[in-house]
Amino acid sequence: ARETLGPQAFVLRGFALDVVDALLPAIDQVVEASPFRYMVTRRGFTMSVALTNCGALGWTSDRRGYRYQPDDPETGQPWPTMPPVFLQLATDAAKAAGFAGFIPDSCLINRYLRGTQLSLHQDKNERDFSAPIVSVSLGMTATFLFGGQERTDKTVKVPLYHGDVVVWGGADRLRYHGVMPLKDNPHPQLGNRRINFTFRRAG
Ligand code: MD5
Ligand code: FE
Repeated sequence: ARETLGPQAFVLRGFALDVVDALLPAIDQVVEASPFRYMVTRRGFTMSVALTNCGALGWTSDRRGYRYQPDDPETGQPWPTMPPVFLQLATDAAKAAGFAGFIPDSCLINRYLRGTQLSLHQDKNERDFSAPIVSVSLGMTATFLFGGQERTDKTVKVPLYHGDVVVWGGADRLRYHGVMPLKDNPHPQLGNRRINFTFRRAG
């Protein structure tokens, strides 16, 4: 079941469900080496999303701004390598949405708890906007806000459930988006959290 959000944006409902049992231990392994942490924005606000990364490049933020870097600033070590099950899921999902040949070099793992939100923004720290972004949702349901090319364009609300995968590329790559404050509605397998991971070609 492929739902259309835009000319080149698709929701693949339940696409990750049959690999969840392999994804969870892989996430634990990443988090053991590079734990979830709360980063500070350039303006000095602490984000309500906790995050970590795996792959060659990881997204970071501090008072100097947003960027991708090869090392975890907390550990001083390279980010953990991308687990094969992650990479396979990302390339399969991209292909199903019409982006064959997508090879991500970065996976940002976001953790949402009750009340966590992500305000409207564009993803534009990547070097090349021709590659899509693949986003996997696990755990508690989130309400995703999908806007347009301008911050003031109207947004539509899209529920994202456990196992859903969304792929954005091409004309839809730079659309504004965000996540509404998460409601506390525990998930049978993941409990009071939502884990989202996004695969990108950053470098
Ligand atoms: C999330 N994360 O649910 C979302 C999913 C982020 C972020 O937004 O930056 O970590 S990724 C959503 C996304 C990516 C690229 C383009 C668009 C949405 N879009 O055009 O709507 O934690
Ligand atoms: Fe984003």
